[in-house]
Amino acid sequence: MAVGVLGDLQTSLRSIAQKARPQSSSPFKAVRKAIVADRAEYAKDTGFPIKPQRIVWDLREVLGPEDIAISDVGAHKMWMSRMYKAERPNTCIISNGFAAMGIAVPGAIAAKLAYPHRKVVAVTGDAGFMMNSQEIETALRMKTSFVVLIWNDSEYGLITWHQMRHFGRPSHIEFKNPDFVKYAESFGAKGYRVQRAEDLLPMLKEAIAQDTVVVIDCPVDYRENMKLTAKLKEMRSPL
Ligand SMILES: Cc1ncc(C[n+]2csc(CCOP(=O)(O)OP(=O)(O)O)c2C)c(N)n1
Repeated sequence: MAVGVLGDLQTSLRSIAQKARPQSSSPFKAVRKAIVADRAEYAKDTGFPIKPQRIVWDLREVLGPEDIAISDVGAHKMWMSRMYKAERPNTCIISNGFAAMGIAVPGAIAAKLAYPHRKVVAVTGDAGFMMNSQEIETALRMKTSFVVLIWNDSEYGLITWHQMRHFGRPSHIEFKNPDFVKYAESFGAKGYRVQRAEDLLPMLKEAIAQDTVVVIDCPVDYRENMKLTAKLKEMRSPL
């Protein structure tokens, strides 16, 4: 049954919350269970390039409950929104709706200006990063320190994912990146490159402790994308 509610948003939501009772059975329970299992299964995966699940896990490990992750737009956003366990409201900011790529670096500057005492990580694809990476200059000039975690696949990962789902093959999605470490250093920021799965956690820990902008070039294994599509199809069919 669908019911319309007309009223002040805050008052209406409060009243609904007071009346609402948890459902004993929900189709989302199975989805949640699968997400939790998936996250745990890959937490210590040593495959390289790194699986998206492990990147999200390691990021969650280093950030405190009040710290802020800003996601750009792309396949990485799908993994962040699916698996990043936000502990407090507004600690995982995701560009949805218009879904404009390039939000992560300027978003991190804004988050750091608003909350100077919290750690901030800009989570971004390589293409989205290259759309607004010049703002590293702004970040350093404004003395905002944060980490930029680039999920590097030298592709428009999400577009590849869509093309594979619809047409079974990708087209015109590859590109070449600059050397992100040298690129970061050319601004006066720091640059790290992940070369083994085990590197990421200590590298993230070191990076968020720095009082500057640190760019981490992290190769990602997006073969997991289509595996997730297949898994979701399997889960949907019995409903
Ligand atoms: C400004 C803008 N241009 C194009 C798009 C369409 N678009 C959505 S995701 C994507 C590819 C993102 O690639 P990348 O930043 O490398 O992230 P990945 O998907 O590889 O994680 C594109 C082109 C968009 N959302 N915003």
